[in-house]
Amino acid sequence: MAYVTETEAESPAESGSNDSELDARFLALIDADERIEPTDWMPERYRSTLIRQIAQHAHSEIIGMQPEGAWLTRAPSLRRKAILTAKVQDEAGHGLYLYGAAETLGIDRAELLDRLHTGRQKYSSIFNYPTPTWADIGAIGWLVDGAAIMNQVPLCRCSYGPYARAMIRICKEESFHQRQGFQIMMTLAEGSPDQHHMAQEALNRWWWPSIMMFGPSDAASIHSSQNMRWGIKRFSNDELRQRFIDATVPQAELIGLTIPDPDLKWNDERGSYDYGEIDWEEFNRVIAGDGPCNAERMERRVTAHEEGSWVREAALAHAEKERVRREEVAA
Ligand code: FAQ
Repeated sequence: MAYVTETEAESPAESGSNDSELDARFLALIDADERIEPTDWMPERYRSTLIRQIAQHAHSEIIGMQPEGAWLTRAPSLRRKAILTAKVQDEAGHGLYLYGAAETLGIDRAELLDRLHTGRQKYSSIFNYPTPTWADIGAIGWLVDGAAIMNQVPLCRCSYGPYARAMIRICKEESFHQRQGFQIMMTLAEGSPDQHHMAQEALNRWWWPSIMMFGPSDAASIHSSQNMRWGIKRFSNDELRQRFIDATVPQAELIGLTIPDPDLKWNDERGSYDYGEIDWEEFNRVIAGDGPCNAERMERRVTAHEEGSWVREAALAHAEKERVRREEVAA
């Protein structure tokens, strides 16, 4: 696919326009709720913020395979093992769609992975927490996938076409993931006192990191206002966090678990739950690389990448052989 690079598209000689006209046309498409496609002109900051966000999202999907992958050999039944294997494979697929969507912005996947491996790009804070029990797998599906859906359903209407389209399939799969996680938690919560306790402990571990997943408070969010203007974000971090809390509290009540927040209280006037103070120091520490599992996650990722180099080399050699064969046939 040939990309129209920004320099080409911006060139007055080619477009017969100057930047402000191009910018006005771009904003008119956004205001009309049309999609921006890879060959459309776009401001460089729109392109770079999308590369940043989509790449961070893709990295999160593939690093997110690790905490659950750790339980593939220890799932409590064959059925649970088969379901978990399918879920972890789905996350790899999500990474694939998202790296593909990022590549339509004119950046190479190898470059994105290099940025991840050298710490120049982030992945979600949530995947730096450990999974010491089977109940943690339930908590990830219920809370982490639940939070991911809340954040990602609006991204299906994101202004950038390839990202929006990738999100449609991803959200359908996340919805299955969320239900399987809730079902694990429900089974444990209704089981023996020890199983119930295990589920409660996992909820205690994952609740606060899950609500941090939505990102910093609106007051501290540096990208929000521009990204909302550009139709990348449809709702702010705090709005989505509140929706997640309002949707999840009744689910915890239904299965007899307690959200670990003494300040959680229904507010009749707002029609929402009030909740306690988020530990932003912890959030900042985790995204700066100092969470409980950051080093372990990165080491595993870099090792997996290095160990997979023969697959990439074999795929390239095969593609080259095919190219030569096609040329011979055409000649
Ligand atoms: N972790 O100004 P904002 C999943 C960074 S996928 C780490 O508010 P923005 C599926 C942010 O990058 C989970 N960093 O930024 C699954 C920025 O830093 P930068 C991933 C974070 O972009 C389930 C700075 O803080 N989902 O779970 C985090 O407007 C189970 C300032 O923040 C997505 O990526 C964080 N939590 O809003 C897989 C969804 N939050 O880049 C396996 C798409 C913020 O300037 C198992 N992304 N930061 O250095 C988004 O919607 C947005 O990027 C936000 C952040 C909402 C995450």
